Amino acid sequence: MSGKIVTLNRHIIDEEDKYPEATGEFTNLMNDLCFAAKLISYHTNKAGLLGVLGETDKVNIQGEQVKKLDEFAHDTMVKALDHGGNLCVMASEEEEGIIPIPEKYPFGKYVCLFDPLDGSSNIDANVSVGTIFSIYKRISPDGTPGTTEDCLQPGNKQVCAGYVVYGSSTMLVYSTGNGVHGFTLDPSYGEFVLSHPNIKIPKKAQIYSVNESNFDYWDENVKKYIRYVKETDEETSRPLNSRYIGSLVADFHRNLLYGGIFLYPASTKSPKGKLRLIYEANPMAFIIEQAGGKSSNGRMSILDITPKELHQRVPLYLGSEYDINILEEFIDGRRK
Ligand code: AFP
Repeated sequence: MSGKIVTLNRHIIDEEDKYPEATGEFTNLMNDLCFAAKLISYHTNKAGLLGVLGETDKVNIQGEQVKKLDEFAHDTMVKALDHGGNLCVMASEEEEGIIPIPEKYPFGKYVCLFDPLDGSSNIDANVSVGTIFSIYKRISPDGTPGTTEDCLQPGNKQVCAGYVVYGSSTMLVYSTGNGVHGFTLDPSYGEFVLSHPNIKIPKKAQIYSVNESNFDYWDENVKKYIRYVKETDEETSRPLNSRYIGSLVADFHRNLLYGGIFLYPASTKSPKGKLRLIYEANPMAFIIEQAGGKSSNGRMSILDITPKELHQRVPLYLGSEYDINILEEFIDGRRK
């Protein structure tokens, strides 16, 4: 056997070693996150057998039916992260307000925002789902409970972002601002092992991913872009291939590896877009930019938007640099 075997734990420690002022708190937080990911992975794989498929009778604050696995994933994230002394506050797609750290536990210096199980409407059909997370340093005073303001920092202040995709294998992809690294879970010994070091998205997309059933509800300039990607032009390798799963993590992961553009535009049905800024768009934007791609709301980088509320929605475009540039030209009217 040649080369090194690098576990996620070893990778995180090596990353933290680059910062002499680091206290180990971040490594502990990532270990807790990694444990939560393994538990959620185990349960999503066993879902049919454990009788946890199907819906509960609850509706979450987005007005969507809450799945049993959504609840399980949310509870797992909270229970794995709330007592380690690394966090001062959390926020989740599944909870309307911020999630405080119980007073009996110490308050740490980090903030964690997450979508515990994205794409969950696909679960019953055995389609890939994922967990998305975003980590910030607190801005409120140390040693006190974290605040809503801690959760509403712009994406460019993230110290780490990542996702776990529960697919044909379980993969955790993360970045602390030093490139993007992917780890595959070996289920036999329960370790995430580095399988995709330093991921770079191809400069040019070969795939576009969008829910085209919304076409009639989009702005004319977005429609023009979609018509453009479907035209035949050998020089620019068009038409692009259409691939849409309807599970952001899975669509994003495929496009990151193969080169692609993911679009969820605003529409007359969802004038502010559908996807959520702080726990869906921002972490994915951080990763795509670290991988050499671009993020956009059509006019600016997602990472430069200052969130105003926890469950804020945003038009979302993520992908290869060349293609996001062209999309922005269509949106602002430079291309007709
Ligand atoms: P669910 O978690 O309710 O399945 O929503 C998934 C999601 O937020 C994201 O993962 C998808 O990209 C997007 O919604 C799909 O939305 P459409 O069904 O409107 O295309």
